[in-house]
Order: sequence, then structure tokens, then C-alpha cells
Amino acid sequence: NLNDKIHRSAQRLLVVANRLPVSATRLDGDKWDLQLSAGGLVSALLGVKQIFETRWIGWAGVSVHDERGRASLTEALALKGCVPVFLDDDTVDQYYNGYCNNVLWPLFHYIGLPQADRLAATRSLDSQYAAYQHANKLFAQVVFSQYQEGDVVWCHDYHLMCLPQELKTLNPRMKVGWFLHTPFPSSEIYRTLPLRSELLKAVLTADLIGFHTYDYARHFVSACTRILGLEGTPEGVEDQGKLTRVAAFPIGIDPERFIQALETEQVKLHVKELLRFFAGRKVMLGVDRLDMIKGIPQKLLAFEMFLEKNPEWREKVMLVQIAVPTRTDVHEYQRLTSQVHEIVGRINGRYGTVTFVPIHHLDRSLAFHELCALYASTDVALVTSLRDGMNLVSYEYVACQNFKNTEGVLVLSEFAGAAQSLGAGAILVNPWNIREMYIAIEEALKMSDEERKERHRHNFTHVTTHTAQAWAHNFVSELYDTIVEAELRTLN
Ligand code: ADQ
Repeated sequence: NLNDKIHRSAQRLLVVANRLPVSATRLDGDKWDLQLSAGGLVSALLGVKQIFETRWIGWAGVSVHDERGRASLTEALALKGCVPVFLDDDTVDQYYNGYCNNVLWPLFHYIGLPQADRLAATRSLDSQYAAYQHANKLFAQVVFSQYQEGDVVWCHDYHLMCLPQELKTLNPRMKVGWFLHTPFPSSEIYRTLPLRSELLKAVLTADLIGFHTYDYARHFVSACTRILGLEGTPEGVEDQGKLTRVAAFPIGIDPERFIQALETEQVKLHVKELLRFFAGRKVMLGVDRLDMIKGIPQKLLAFEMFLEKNPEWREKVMLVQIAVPTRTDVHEYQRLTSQVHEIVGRINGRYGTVTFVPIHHLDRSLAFHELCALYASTDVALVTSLRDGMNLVSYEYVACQNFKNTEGVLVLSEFAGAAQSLGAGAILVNPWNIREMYIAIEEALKMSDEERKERHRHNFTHVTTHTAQAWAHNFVSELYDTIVEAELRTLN
């Protein structure tokens, strides 16, 4: 039957995302250093490679102007199953720094820009949007050059909202899915975007549209009904009899990668060293990209209030906060870095002693084995995002807690998508309420063994069953089903 035919004919998955999973640095001449980059999408899609023959298409995060350089980078990346899209510096500035990071990212995370920045952004919006469309066209051309009959194309994230439309223009038979990794905001927020209709229409050309949570999907459908006047149905959005399927596909991690890492000598040794260093104290952990959405200043203020209100805990508890700098050339992010450093300095100055520092703050990325060891050897994870599509750090932390007999507690923002999936297993907090957060810290540190184990069991079951592989599998299966149903409808 048709379903089987489509399943059999599908051989490859073309994953298209703004960034490739590797960052390239030119060494000398035609040699390239390729490093796996940190980030939620990368970590989730690592698991997908195990099920589908996958090609990754994306920008390598580097400008290459000469033909020889482009050819050698293309060759080096091919060995990793990656195909580069080359973007010139002006496009990167207007499309990536401009439209993606300064317009869509804050809007989708409900972050209001200061009035002056917003006005300045409004003035350059048309040229930024033109660059955004141009970049999406360049991505489409590379996808088209790689495409073979039967491939499935999976477009990712807010950088590539016009890509489904560009692809369908090049080949209307292409099977195209689009997944958003960030929240989709309330339609009341989304409709302030000047070119709001164009993006919605472009995305709606996809065969399947996916979000992390049911709420984000609902916001998207509302935006389509209110702004475009289309009909929202339980299945998706309908336009003159044509249905675009919209659904929730909560992402997960590859838990085995963490569980197996904990068995390696390298991680065990590191855990031993950390436990020796932490001895006699409770340790809380934060691991975030240094981004406005992660609520790092709020987390620090809650820890400060906790120390202030609980003198008996001073010197008995510490916070290890790892913050990977991203988008370092953007002014807002530089401001955030200074703010975080200032608060850390103040707390360490006030509550530190000659031999003890309450906050260990690192502005850098960690190697995988270091990250696993930290997850495994700490007592509480503080994930306090102001908004977060899902948040995989919370899942990774849970995956590493079976290691010793003192399973850690997860304090989790109710504004992270993960709150809707882990829910009862975590202590949920509103990160805007510093008092509530400091009370949650107290609760986490004092939690009985029985409750700790019970909550962990709930979380662990969820994390090990709702994996990245399952996520990818569900999305791609649904995409096939959607296409089969559409083809059957046209046959009838
Ligand atoms: P991110 O905003 O990047 O992802 P998150 O889901 O927490 O957020 O993933 C971060 C990833 O980076 C994790 O895999 C973590 O291990 C890694 N990482 C973070 N700090 C690190 C450090 N210092 N050293 C090494 N590795 C580090 C976006 C959305 C999320 C969504 C994901 C996936 O913003 O909401 O969950 O995509 O859809």
C-alpha cells in the first residue's frame, strides 16, 4: 500500500538547521579544526543519527571568502555527514544577529527590548527581513542540491521559517516538516511583529509543524486564526480545504549517552575528585548558556536571599554556576555578563571567607566528561529560565542521578517547557518570585530521602522513555502519516 511505499522509499533524513553541529576554525591553508558545538538542538539530534541516515545542512559559523577554502571545508564536513551553507558577513549580521537574534528570539521569549533599541530595530527591520529571506533562499538551494527522491526534509527553528515555502517552490513534492525549539508566544505578543503574516504563511506550507508543548501549538493556531483569518481545527490549521497539521512533540535527550559516560573511568575519577572537594557541603548546580532567557541573575538573587535568611547554612552550601557565553558581540549579552559578574562578586564578597567561596562561577563550556561528573556529584540542580522552549539541562541532570545513593533534586522554572513534562517530579518555581525560589532552595536542601527518591524515580522514568530518538521517530512518522493522508485525499 501507499504507506509502505512511502516508508520504503524514504532513505534519508535531511536535517536543516541554522548551525551545523560542528564549529569550524581554519588552521592553515586548507586544514580545518572541527569541534562539536554545545546547544540543545545539537544534543537532541545526536540521538537521531542512530535511527536515520542523516545529512545535516547548515551554516558552519565561519566566513569563508575564497573558493579553495569553501571546497576544503565542504570536503572536511562531508566526512561528518554535514553540508555547509555559506553566508557572507553582511547576511550573517542582518539575518542572524539582526532578524533572528534581535527580533524573533526576544519576541518568542516575551522579552521586551528597551524602547530605544526597539525603535532602532524597527528602523532596520525591512533590510533585516530581506536578509532573512535571502538566507532562507540560500539554505533552500543547498537542500535542493542534496535532495534525492524519497528524502524527508526536517527544518529547524525560528531561523528558517521561510524555508518550507522556498523548498515547496523548488519542488512541491518534497516532504517538509518544521519544528520550533523555542516557545511560540501568545498571539497577542506575536501580532506585534510587523511582518507577522508573511512568516505564518511561509511556515504553513510545511506538511507538518511541531512544537515542544501543546500550549505553544495552541498559540500558533490562534495566531493563524486571528491574523490570517484561517480556521483552527484539533488537527491543525485549515486554508480552503488544505490542512496543515500542527502538533506537540516534546523533545528529549539521549539518556544512554550520559548513563554510559558515568561508567567510564574518566568520569568516575572526576566524580571522586569533586566529591572530595565538596565534602561536608551541599552543592547546587546551574548549567546554562549565558542568555537573558535563562534567568541567571534571578537565580543568584534567590541564592543570596537564602544565605541572608539562613545564617546556619552559610559555608555549608555552595552554588556551581556554569554559563557558556553565546552571542558575545551583542550589546544586551555583554550587559548581562557584567550584571552576573557583579552579583556573583557581591555575594562572594559578603558571604565568602578566606577559605570558602559560596559561588563558583565559570564563563565557559565544559567537556562532556566534566559536565557528566558535575551532574552526578551535585545535590540540587537550579533551572530557573524565564522562558525556555524545553530545557535539556534538566533532563541531563536527571539522567545522571542514578549514580550514587543520593539522587539530586531538580528545582525547575514553570516557564520551561520541561515543567509540563517532568511536572510533579521537580519543585516548580516562578523565577520572577525570588522569595518563592529561596524557599524552594530550602525545600530542596532539606528534602527527606524518601521524597527525593520518589521524585527522582518519576523524573528518571520520564527522561529514559521520552528520548531524543523517540522524539525524532514520532515527528518523522507523523510526517509520513500526514503525507499519506493528504495523498489519499487527493486520490479520492
Ligand atoms: P538551549 O537554549 O541551548 O536550546 P538547553 O535545552 O538547556 O538550551 O540545552 C543546552 C545544551 O547545552 C545542553 O545539552 C547542555 O548540556 C549544553 N550546555 C549548556 N551549558 C554547557 C556548558 N557550560 N558546557 C557544555 N555544555 C553545555 C534550545 C532551546 C531549549 C530547547 C533546546 C532543544 O532554547 O529550550 O530545549 O533548544 O530543543
